Amino acid sequence: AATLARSAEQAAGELLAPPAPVRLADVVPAPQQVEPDAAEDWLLPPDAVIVASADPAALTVAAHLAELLRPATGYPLPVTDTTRPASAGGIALALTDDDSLGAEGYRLAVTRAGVTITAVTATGLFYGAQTLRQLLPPAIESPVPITERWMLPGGTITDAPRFPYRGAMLDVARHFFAVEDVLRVVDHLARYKLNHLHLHLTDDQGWRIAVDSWPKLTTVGGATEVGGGPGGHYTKADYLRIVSYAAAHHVTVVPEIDLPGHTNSALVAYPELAPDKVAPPPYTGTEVGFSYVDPTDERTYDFIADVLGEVAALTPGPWLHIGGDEAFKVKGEVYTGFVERTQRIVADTGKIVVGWHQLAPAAHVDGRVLQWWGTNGADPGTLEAVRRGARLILSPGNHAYLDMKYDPDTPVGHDWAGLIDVRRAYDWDPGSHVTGVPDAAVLGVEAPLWTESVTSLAEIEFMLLPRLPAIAELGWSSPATHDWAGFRDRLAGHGPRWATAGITFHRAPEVPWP
Ligand code: TNX
Repeated sequence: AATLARSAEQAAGELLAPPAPVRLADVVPAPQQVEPDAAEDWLLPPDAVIVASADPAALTVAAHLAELLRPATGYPLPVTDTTRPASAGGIALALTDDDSLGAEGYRLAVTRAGVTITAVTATGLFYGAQTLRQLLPPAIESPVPITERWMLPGGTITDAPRFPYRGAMLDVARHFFAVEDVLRVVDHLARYKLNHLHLHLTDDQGWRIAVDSWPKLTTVGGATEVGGGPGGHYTKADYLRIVSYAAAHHVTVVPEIDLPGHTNSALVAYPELAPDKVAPPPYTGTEVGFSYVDPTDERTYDFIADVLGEVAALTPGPWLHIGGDEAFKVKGEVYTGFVERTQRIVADTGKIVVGWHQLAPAAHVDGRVLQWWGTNGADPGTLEAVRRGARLILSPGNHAYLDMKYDPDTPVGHDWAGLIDVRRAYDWDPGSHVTGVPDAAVLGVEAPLWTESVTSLAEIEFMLLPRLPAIAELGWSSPATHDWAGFRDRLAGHGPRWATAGITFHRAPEVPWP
């Protein structure tokens, strides 16, 4: 009789239960295919188990998911592999050889029996886990246990990215940021399925990465920043910590050594690299285009080979970014000759050249990628470089630059490329943005944050959120899902998540925050 009474109570409870608070389609970036089924809503039970394929990378994702869900739920969420029988219902992370999902895709199915995430790679499972996190109520972001019905909306999501390169850039040269701050930025990338972190490691105001063969780059060149603060630099151990934390979040670090311009900090440390062999004064202002390493001195190329060699050796990802922007004093053939030689040095390290689109006139090298930061959507030189085989990362200054102000009252940031509110960050198409460049030549998108006026993690987050999710959606979601009104409404649900997690963001007036 007791059993009967309990099941009647249970049935009544199910009839009265409110629907899951988040809808299956309320995901950023928008998934490829969403098939809701309210009859399959599932309540995460306190004794849920996370089961993963018996594969180290899949188990690592399972452990990551458990760490995301434990603080707010207070549930133990033990992780086990499929070789051990799981008694309780729960969350399954299953590797499959169903190629139709692609290298980064996943399928997430919520039924009354639990959740199953299926993918070809651990990266796909990781993205499925990020989606799962967004389908739980916003209180899931709480760092301390909360009493909540941890209800998931029933149905199936099948998802895969549009572009393979989806990134953000952090300028750690104008202002230096501690390793912990960079790790928080990696967290924000991972949430929105961004898979590249470009670190702008060197500029006029500071050199931020240790190079054993040229030690004064950091001891002298790293001791300054915009506004006269103390600067700082990453030891090799610091950099490796960033790289491995990023890898654990399925993010590839792209290191940038900006050449031949933006090099005042290197010239202060090593005057032999300067065109007149005289050390310039340290620079803590915000002008650009005045400094350059001597392109006519062999010693400069020794320096470049040493620096790029050491940075490449520390970097597991395939890319090495050599800047190339705003070298106003190195012109014409001298500039292209310098770039071509530097590109060969990169190739010798085994890495692939990435550079700002000013590299375009230099000869093509295998795999070369140009990062477009123009504001007018057209450039014959870039188009010609694409014809010769270059691919593009799209970072149009007037849509993707996270250092532009949202509106005239934004307390930090610039406006040289215009004001960028959330709609402007969202309303463009990377596949057709640069006149004449076909979708197939676009590797992806990246949102750069320059930090002349950004001095703290809170200010970084304020400039990132909510624009970073807009750029993430352009990189991930199919153009068929592109819709400002829909994006705005989905994005609105993330405000309470950030607030609960203690993340700073801009309460953009065009987003209907709850
Ligand atoms: C231009 S964009 C730069 C940076 C500045 C930025 C400020 C680019 C490749 N170079 O040196 O920090 O503008 O918005």
